[in-house]
This record gives sequence, C-alpha cells and structure tokens, in this order.
Amino acid sequence: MPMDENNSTKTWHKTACVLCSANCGLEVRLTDREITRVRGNKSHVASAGYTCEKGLRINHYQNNTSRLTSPVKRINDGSYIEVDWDTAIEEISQSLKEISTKYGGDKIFYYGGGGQGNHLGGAHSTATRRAYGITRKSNALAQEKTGEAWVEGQMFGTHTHGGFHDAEVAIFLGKNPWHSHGFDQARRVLKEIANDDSRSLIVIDPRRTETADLADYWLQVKPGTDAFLLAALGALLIQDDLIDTEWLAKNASGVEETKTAFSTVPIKEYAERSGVATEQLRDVANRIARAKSVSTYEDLGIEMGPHSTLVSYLHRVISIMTGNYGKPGALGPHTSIAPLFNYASAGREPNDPVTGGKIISGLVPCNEIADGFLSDHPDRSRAMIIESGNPVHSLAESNKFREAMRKAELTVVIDVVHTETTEQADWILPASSQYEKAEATFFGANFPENTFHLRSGILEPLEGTLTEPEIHSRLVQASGVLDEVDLGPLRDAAEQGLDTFSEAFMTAAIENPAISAYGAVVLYETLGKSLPKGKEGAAVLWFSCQMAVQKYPQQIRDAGYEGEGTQLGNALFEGIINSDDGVIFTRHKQEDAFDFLTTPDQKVNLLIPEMHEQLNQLRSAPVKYTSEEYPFVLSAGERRGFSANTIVRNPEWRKNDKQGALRIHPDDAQSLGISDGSRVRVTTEGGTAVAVAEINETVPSGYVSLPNGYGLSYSPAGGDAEVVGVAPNQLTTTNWKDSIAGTPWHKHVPAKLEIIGT
Ligand SMILES: Nc1nc2c(c(=O)[nH]1)N[C@H]1C(S)=C(S)[C@@H](COP(=O)(O)OP(=O)(O)OC[C@H]3O[C@@H](n4cnc5c(=O)[nH]c(N)nc54)[C@H](O)[C@@H]3O)O[C@H]1N2
Ligand SMILES: Nc1nc2c(c(=O)[nH]1)N[C@H]1C(S)=C(S)[C@@H](COP(=O)(O)OP(=O)(O)OC[C@H]3O[C@@H](n4cnc5c(=O)[nH]c(N)nc54)[C@H](O)[C@@H]3O)O[C@H]1N2
Ligand code: SF4
Ligand SMILES: [Mo]
Repeated sequence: MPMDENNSTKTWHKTACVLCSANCGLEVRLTDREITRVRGNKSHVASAGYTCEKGLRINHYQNNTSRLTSPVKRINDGSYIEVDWDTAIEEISQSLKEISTKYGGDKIFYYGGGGQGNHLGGAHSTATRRAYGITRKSNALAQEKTGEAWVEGQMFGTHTHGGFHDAEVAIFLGKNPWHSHGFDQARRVLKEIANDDSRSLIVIDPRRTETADLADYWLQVKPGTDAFLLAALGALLIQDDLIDTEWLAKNASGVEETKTAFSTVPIKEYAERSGVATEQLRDVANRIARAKSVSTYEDLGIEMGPHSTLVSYLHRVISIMTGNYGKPGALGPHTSIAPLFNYASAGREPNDPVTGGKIISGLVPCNEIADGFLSDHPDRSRAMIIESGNPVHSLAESNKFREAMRKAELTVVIDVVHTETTEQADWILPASSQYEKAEATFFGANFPENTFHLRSGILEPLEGTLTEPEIHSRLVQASGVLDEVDLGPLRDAAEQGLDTFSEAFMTAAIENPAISAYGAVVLYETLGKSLPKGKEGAAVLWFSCQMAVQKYPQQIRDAGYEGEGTQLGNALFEGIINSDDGVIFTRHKQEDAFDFLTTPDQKVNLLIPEMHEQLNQLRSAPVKYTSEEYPFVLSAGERRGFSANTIVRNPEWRKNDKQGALRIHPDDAQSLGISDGSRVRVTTEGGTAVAVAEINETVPSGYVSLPNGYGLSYSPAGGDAEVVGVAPNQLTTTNWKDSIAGTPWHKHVPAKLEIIGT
C-alpha cells in the first residue's frame, strides 16, 4: 500500500537513497509494497538525477525476510516471545526506571540514533534520554570522525568541508569517493576534474583505487605511514617558501610555532619512510602552492590507521599554510539544520569516568563502550538502548560487544530487521522502514549554499511496526514526565496554522519547562498531528528551523524565505515540509566563512600543543606494525561497489563480489600458493576467519583487504540463517586504536594468511 491516494504502479514517488551519506534523490514506482522501478530524481536539489548502482537496488532494503513485525522479549530460557506494544513499552519503561533508581540514569548507555539515511529517530531520542536521565552516549561517529572533530574544534571551532565541485586541486587522503561518495555526484565530479587540464586530482592511498586510476598524482603511501608523508609535505612547503605568508598573517594564529615544529622534520627520511619519493612530494607541494584553490577529503584510510588524529591535523595545516580556507573550491564551513557535532567543546570535555577515554562531542569512544560494561568499576554502565545501529557487527571485537550486551541488565534494540545486535538483545522493538515514515539526515555540508531534504513516507508502516517518533513518544509518556502537560491546546493551535502554533508553543514552554525539555515528543504529538500523512515525524524540524533562523537569519532570507524571527522559522519549516526535492535553506557569501570561526581570536588556530608533540615524536615512531607472526597488513572493511555498511542484508542484492573477496597482490598470492578463488584462513590477534581470495593488482604487496558490511546472517527463505562473507570485526580488537581519539585502526590490522583449499 503506497502512502498516497494515488497508488497506480505508474506513479513515480519522490524519496532518497539511504545507503550512503550522499542521500541521492530518487523517484520510485511501487507495486503493492515492492519498489519495482528506481531512477534518479532530476529535480533533486543536490543530486540532480545522479545515482550509483546501489541506489537502484534499494528494494532489497525495503523488502527482505529479516524484517521485524512485533516487539519481542527474551525470556529466561533464552528464547524470544512476541509481546504487544503496550506491554513492551510499559515493561521497558519500568526496567529503565528501576535501573535509574538503583544505579543512576547515567549508567544507561544510548548508542546510535541514525545511519546513512535517517537522523530523525536520534532527534526524538533526546526526549527519551532526558526522561530517564540518560547522559552516556555514542554512535558510529566515535569510531571514525571524533579525531577529526577534536582537531577541527581547536583549529576552527566548526566543521569544514571541501568544495570539490570547484576545487582546482582536489586531494583524497585515505578516501575512495568513486565507491564511497561523501559529496554530491562524486563520480561525475571526479571525472570532470580528471578531464580538465587546468585542474588536478591527487590521491594518497596505498591501493590503486578507482579514484587513484583517475588521478594526476597518485601517492602510493605505505600503509599506516601518512603522518610521515604529510609531515614531509608540510616541511617542504615551508622550506621552499611555498606558503601564503600574507594570508596567514591576517587569518591564522600559531603560525610561527607551527613553522618551527615542522622545521626539524627530516624531509628525505620521512618521504622514504612513507614510500613516496621526495621528488614526487616536491611536485605535489608545488602543485598545491600554485593552485587558486585546494580541497582535501580525509576518510577512513587515515581515520582508522596509525597516527590518525595527527594526520587529521597535518593535512589541515597544509591547507591553511597555503591559504585554502574560505574561498571557492577550498575548505569552508557550512551551516546545518541540526549539527552532528559540538565543535565548541573540543578538547575541554572530562574523560570517561569508567575507562578514562577521551569523550569528544559527548561521545564515548566506540572502542571503549564494551569495556565500560565489562569493567568492575562502580560507575560501569548497566543498561543499553541501541537505535539504528548494529554495533555487534560494526564495532571492534564483535565478541566483546556481545559479552557486554549479555552482561548488561537490560538491552533494548530498535531496528527494522534482525541483526547481529538484535540477536543479543533483551528487547527488540520493530521500527518502520525509511520508506514508511518521514526521514532526513543532517549530513548536508555545502557552502555557500546548503541544502536539506525531508523525505515523506511513501509506504504505509509495515504492520506491527512503529516509527521512532512514536516509539520515543510512548517511552517518554510511560516515564510519567508529561503527566502534568495538557497537549490538547497545542494540538488545537496547530490546527489553526503555524503562527498560532508557534505563539502557543512559546507561551506554554515558558509556563512549563517540560514542554521544551521533551520538545521533540511534544512537537510530534501536537504539530505532527496536523502535518500531511507520512510527514508526522518531521514536526521536530520546526524547532530546528527556529534555531537555524537565530543563527543565520539573513542567509535564510537570501535563500528565499520571508519574515523575521519565528515567522522566518515558520516559512523555512513550511518550505521544507512542502518540498519533495529538497531545498536550499541558507545562501551565504564566501566571505562569511570567517564568521564561522569560533576560536578566541576568530582566526584559524594552527597551534595544538598535543599535535606538535606528536609531530615531534614521529622520529621514534614505528613505520610498520606487522611482525613475523602477523606479516600482512589487513584492511578490514573496504568500501566496494556492493557494500553499504549493514543496511542491506540479503546477499542477493550484489551483482558481483558476492563473497566479498580477500584482495591480495599477485606476488603474495604466488608465494603462498594462493590462486583466484582459493580459500584462505585469515588470522589476527582478534580472531580467525576464512575468506575467498581474489588476486588483485591494485593492492600493494604485503597488504590485503576485506570489504565492509559482509558476513551478515540472512535467511533467504525465512528459515535458518546463512552467513556470506567475512564479518570484519571478528578480526579486530578494541585496544588497537588511536592514542588521542580512541578510534580503531581497522585499516591496519596485522594478519597471517594460510591457504586451506583451492
Ligand atoms: N559503497 C559504499 N559506500 C559507502 C559505505 C559503504 O559501506 N559502501 N559506507 C559509508 C561510510 S559509513 C563511510 S565512513 C565512508 C568511508 O569511505 P572511505 O573512507 O572512502 O572507504 P574505505 O574503502 O573504507 O577506505 C578508504 C581508502 O583508504 C585506503 N587506505 C587503507 N589504508 C590506508 C593508509 O594507510 N593510508 C591511506 N592514505 N589510505 C589507506 C583504502 O585503500 C581505501 O581506498 O563510505 C561511505 N560510503
Ligand atoms: N572493521 C570495520 N568496521 C567498521 C568499518 C570499517 O571500515 N571496518 N566502518 C565503520 C563505519 S565508518 C561505520 S559508519 C559503521 C556503520 O555501522 P552502524 O553504525 O552499525 O550502521 P549500519 O551498518 O548502517 O547499521 C544501521 C542499522 O540501522 C538499521 N536501520 C535501517 N533503517 C532503520 C530505521 O529506519 N530505523 C531503525 N531503527 N533502524 C534502521 C539497519 O537495519 C542496521 O541494523 O561501521 C563501522 N565498522
Ligand atoms: S549509495 Fe550513495 S551515491 Fe549511491 S545512490 Fe545511494 S546515496 Fe547515491
Ligand atoms: Mo562511516
């Protein structure tokens, strides 16, 4: 049943792809509940018709035999029984209250809140967390982007993103956008740069990726040695006087100290350690210095490897030393409907009381969550709510996470399907899919114009499921915190239009603090009820719009919305609700980029003492972490054509690479007697797994890779589950991580290989 009245199979319904952060706009045709045709939405504000091969097979996400259709509860013998929603909410609420009374609500851990396509559940979880006093939290960002956020917080006080559509020089550092995207219309943009003689593509990657194949300069760094490479590149720029002194004097602080820190870098030696010739580095330094604009994208290749936080710092120093901030095609800030990180607090947060790990933007390092349960520290975590995340599969050392869940006194998982994580849960709550409710993400990072796309549900919720806004509303109401609040008047006000509603909401919020404390749920229960069908869960965005107009009133008006204050917020909210193609919500001028800096002197701060110290210590740092016992570097979790985290479970969705091959260089294959299709045992400190080999010339010798998102259990016919491919985190360990941000070194796991069959 499509959600609108017009359920002809000929109708194209507008939505988006949920498989990566690009969230390309899609148009789909439905036959009953099947998504039978998919094409790119040409009117979409960001993707303009673009898609990759994965988005076209999105029906495998929507329809599969793993979908959950009833709340279930684990009983004493370990089996599950179906429970009705009222009982489930009541019992979970009761248990949360008991745990909160016994140990304190801060011992309840909240994990997740959104994936590649859905952030509205997380927005509503704020109300649930407040209702039960939950403060400890984390999500997948704390195993990739926290080191970057810690650096950016101190350098800029804001998030930056490259302008790849305009950049004269685009640098991809441990990033393969051909497959992983990360910005709009990635393949189109990569080809454009590659085909334009006046622009250059620089790729820093040990593997000759699809992106490296297009590059003007491919720096084949030895795995794990990017810090040496970037230290040498930065030192070359400074030594050869290729930096923009005038720009720096005006816009940056800590310049002299940073130049001094680089002055002792032994360029030739570090270049050698990184495996890249000094001459090639010098060419690249000159190319960067000559360019009108340079943008760099760092991603997992360095975020999940040795010295990751330092590398996040070093490449930003290179950008800033060459004046590449705040102009077209360079790094720039961006607006946000709802920011994913709090950059202002970077470097100033107390450590985790149980593990001592660095909390960044309120997030506990993912590698330390399980320890926070397994520890015997009196403040250890006792219960866990997991929403829209599959941490047993996606976090380091899957078995340790399983153990932590089993030790917890209560675990509740909210998901659309059975997963490796639901298998361990005490309670499983079935959510409606991202095509069965309003959804959106807060990933949009464009500048000077930024976009936002609210998608409407295109199918009725699958029977037995509830949307996250509804689940959170019920959990909050069951806690009793809204008992004294009469939502009736706000509901009536909403019926009379946004102006009446906003006035009523503001007045009510002053009279009763519960109205704003549990705002997401209050909005859903009042304004949400007056929104069109399929958009009810978007009411929370009304508040986001009101916050946005406080920050960027003129830029929102320049994007075409009229009014002042609350009325401007209402106009933006209406614009968002009424567009199926997404909207431009802010229109800045390039010069505004400097207004976003929230450093004390509003300049870019190059001086982060810990980073200078680490730069200095590189001299004595190892260049390799392999050993006689584990001689290979395993990259555990590469992005490929048919990988999409764990969002699609049916292996049939893949047109190729069905097993998720272990890629190995021909020389290594030969010396181990491995041929294409051989079965190879991969052993690491963390565990062992059997993979199917693929001889592949794009990987360097001594390095092998396994894809991300494989090794999921799935029952093709709804019977016994089968597992296809290797789950990468059965091979990883939680202690293999960055010394600052605690992010895992998944791209650099020492491993041993043995052939066990051809
Ligand atoms: N197809 C597909 N797209 C996705 C996803 C997916 O699962 N599948 N997931 C999405 C998510 S959540 C994310 S975070 C992004 C991640 O996107 P990427 O970071 O681009 O993905 P990866 O393939 O994990 O790693 C990037 C590159 O790092 C390289 N690398 C490995 N070791 C090193 C090293 O020591 N130094 C350097 N410089 N490079 C190294 C690898 O060869 C690889 O090309 O992708 C998003 N897009
Ligand atoms: N070894 C290794 N591990 C890695 C990586 C790696 O490269 N190597 N990559 C890491 C990275 S960068 C990331 S981002 C993480 C990603 O890992 P996770 O954060 O665990 O995210 P997903 O795999 O996207 O899983 C999201 C879950 O949300 C569920 N879901 C989908 N739609 C909805 C919905 O509408 N509502 C609810 N409630 N649930 C929904 C899906 O069924 C799935 O179980 O994996 C990380 N793990
Ligand atoms: S996987 Fe990413 S790039 Fe491909 S269609 Fe989906 S959102 Fe677009
Ligand atoms: Mo990610």
